Amino acid sequence: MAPAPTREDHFTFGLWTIGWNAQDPFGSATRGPLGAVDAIHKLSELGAYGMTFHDDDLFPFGSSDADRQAAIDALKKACDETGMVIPMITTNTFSHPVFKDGGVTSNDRAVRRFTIRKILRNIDLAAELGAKTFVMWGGREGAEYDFSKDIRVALERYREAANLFGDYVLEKGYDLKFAIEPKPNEPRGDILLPTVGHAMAFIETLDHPELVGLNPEVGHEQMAGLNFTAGIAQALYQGKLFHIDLNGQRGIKYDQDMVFGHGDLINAFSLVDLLENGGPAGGPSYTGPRHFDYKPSRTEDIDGVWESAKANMRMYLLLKERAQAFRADPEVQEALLAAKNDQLAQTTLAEGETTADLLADASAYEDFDADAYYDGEGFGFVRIQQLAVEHLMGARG
Ligand code: ASC
Ligand code: MN
Ligand code: MN
Ligand code: MN
Repeated sequence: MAPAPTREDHFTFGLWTIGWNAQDPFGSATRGPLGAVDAIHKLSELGAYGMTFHDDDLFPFGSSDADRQAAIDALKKACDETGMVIPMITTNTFSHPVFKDGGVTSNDRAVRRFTIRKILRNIDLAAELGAKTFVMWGGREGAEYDFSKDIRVALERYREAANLFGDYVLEKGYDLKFAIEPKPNEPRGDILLPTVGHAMAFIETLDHPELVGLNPEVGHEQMAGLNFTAGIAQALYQGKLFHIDLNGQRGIKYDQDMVFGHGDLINAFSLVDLLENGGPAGGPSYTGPRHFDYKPSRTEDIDGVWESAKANMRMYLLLKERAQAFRADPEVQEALLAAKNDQLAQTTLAEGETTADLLADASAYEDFDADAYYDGEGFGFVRIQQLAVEHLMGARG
C-alpha cells in the first residue's frame, strides 16, 4: 500500500482543474463553482503541497483593482493558514474572444500589446507570491489554415514577447523562470511550438535561453503520438525540465486530461521511474513540483472531484513504489546488463582517441567482419519490458 501523500511529495494542482465546472463544447456546466480559498483548504487536507492558477481563475477577467486585490489577499491568507504554497502561476491568454487569433502572436497588434501587458502584470503577481515558475501555454497561438498567416513571422512575434519577458524579470531582479507548455492542437487547428522538441529548438533562439524551459504535459505529447517519457528524458538531458503537467490520455484524440495513470499506464510507470530514479546515483532526476493538470470528468459531482484529486496523488505514489521495487530487483539489474546497457554508458571512442585514430583502427572497419561478428544473439529487451510490467502489476512483490 502506498503511503498517504504528504507535503514532501510536492504535489500541486491547478485551481482550474478541481475548479472546472465541467462545461464542454457540447454542454453546459454540470458542477458549481469552487473558490480558491476552499480549494486551498481542501487540497491541504488531502496532503498536497501547493496550488497554481491562471490570473482569470483567481479574479475574473476585467475585475476591478479592488476585487483583484481582495482575491489575492484571501488566497495569501489561506496559504498562511495552511502552509500551502503557490510555486507556479500562468496567464489566461485564451478564453476572452479578443484572443481568438492568439495573444502574443495574434495578427492584431493591439491584441499583442494588451496580451504582453496582461502577462507582465501577472509576472509581478508571480514574484509577489513567491512563485518560481511562470508557465506559458499558448493554446490560441496558431492557425487553422496554411495561408492565413506566415508562421515564420508569428514565431518572430513569439520570440519578441519571450525576450521582453526575460528582460523584464532580469531588470526587476525576480527569481522567476519561464516554462513553455507545448501542445499540438486544440483549441487551434495547429498550435505553434507543438511538441517538446519544437519548443526546445525555439528556446535556443532566445536572448536568454537559460531563463526559459519547458512545462510538458503528458496528454499533449501523446496527442501527437509521441512517447512522453522519451520526450521528458531529452528535456532533462538538455536541462529544460522546469515544470511538469501530469495527467492521463488515451491515444491520439481530443485532450482528455484524465487522472494521471488512467491513460497509458505503462508510460506513466516509466515516467515516474525516470523522475524518481533516473537521476545521478539512482536518485530523483527532477525535484520540482509534481503538478496535476487534469479535468475531473464531467460525470462527477464535487465528491467525485476530490476522489479524482486523491486518485492522481495515489497513482503517482503507487507507481513510485513499484518503480523502486523494479530498480531494486536483482533480476532486472541482470537483464539490463545482459542487454548491454553498460556498453551504452561507455563512450564510443576511447578517451583521447581521435577520429584519425578511429580511421587508423582496422579492427573497427577493414577487419570488422559484420557477418562473422553477428552471432544472432538477441538483446533481451522484451524480457526487461515484461519484468517492468510484472512489477507494475504487483506480480513480483
Ligand atoms: C494551462 C495548461 C493547460 C491549459 C488548460 C486550460 O495553463 O497547462 O494545459 O492551460 O489546462 O484549460
Ligand atoms: Mn537581455
Ligand atoms: Mn491537456
Ligand atoms: Mn497543462
